[in-house]
Amino acid sequence: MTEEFKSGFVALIGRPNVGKSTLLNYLVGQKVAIMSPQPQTTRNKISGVYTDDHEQIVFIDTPGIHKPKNKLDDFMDKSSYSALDEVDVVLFMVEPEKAGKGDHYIADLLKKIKKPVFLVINKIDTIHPDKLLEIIDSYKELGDFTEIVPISASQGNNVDELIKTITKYLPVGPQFYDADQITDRPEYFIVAELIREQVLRLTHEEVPHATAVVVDRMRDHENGKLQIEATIYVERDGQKGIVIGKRGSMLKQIGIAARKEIENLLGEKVNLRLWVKVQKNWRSDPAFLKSIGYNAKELR
Ligand SMILES: Nc1nc2c(ncn2[C@@H]2O[C@H](COP(=O)(O)OP(=O)(O)OP(=O)(O)O)[C@@H](O)[C@H]2O)c(=O)[nH]1
Ligand SMILES: [Mg+2]
Repeated sequence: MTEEFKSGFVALIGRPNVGKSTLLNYLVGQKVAIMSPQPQTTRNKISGVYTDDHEQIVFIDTPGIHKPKNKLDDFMDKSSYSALDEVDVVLFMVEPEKAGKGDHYIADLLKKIKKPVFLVINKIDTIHPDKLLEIIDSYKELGDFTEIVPISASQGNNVDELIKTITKYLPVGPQFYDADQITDRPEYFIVAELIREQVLRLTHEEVPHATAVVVDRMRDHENGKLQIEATIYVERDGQKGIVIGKRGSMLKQIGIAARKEIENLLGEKVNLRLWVKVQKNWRSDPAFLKSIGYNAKELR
């Protein structure tokens, strides 16, 4: 008897910073979602496609669910909730510590979902193995999870086991994407995100959260290099000063680091030009949010 091909969709849900994007990137073997030690790094749903001989799993990375403070936060939470409707399995990712308030909130939300929900305890490389049982017990109070899988997304520990376990719950189905397609997001989206990732890495306090990046041009080649122009939006003049830095030093650093990442992604040489603009309180401005792709109405 030949084994039938399986396929399905899996959502990565959890508090900010638990390692959802790190797991997505590990699964597809390339950086399609940016990662950072700052909470609220991911702002949109991003799919990552895992394909092997037996199955195709489309993982959907989502923004960390948190208390909304502005319209951007609303959009981020709505994006995460909307992913729950689209999938066959939900991975509820948590830190390797006792359940916190944010976890309780998400667990209550997931109780309403009539689908397999796995508790995925990430970052187990940071704890002593003896601690694991205690942590698992603390989460058992939060609900009945279909499976409980401890992993390390950054080191890949037990990720194979996670995939095997997911497969048990997937229906027989077609291959939705070519085996070499790893995301549904267009290249210009990932390019903008790679620039934002460097802003997250190199600036602090309120600047990372107040930053948005838009790619304005990415098509023409000059001297064999792809020409990319992008705008970094911030909310206030002071933030603009920080992103530009003394005699442009910060913007230069952001540009050099982002260019390397972009060249890595695209596999070609790039000439990256960056602008910084102030868009007052853009995180509360529905028209601007829509114009840069944070549009709640477009969420499925
Ligand atoms: N030690 C350790 N660190 C990890 C692991 N997975 C992720 N991290 C770190 O945790 C931080 C957050 O990772 P992200 O993947 O950006 O987390 P996220 O859940 O996508 O965060 P948001 O997009 O803000 O919701 C980063 O500094 C990662 O390097 C892990 O398995 N072990
Ligand atoms: Mg993320």
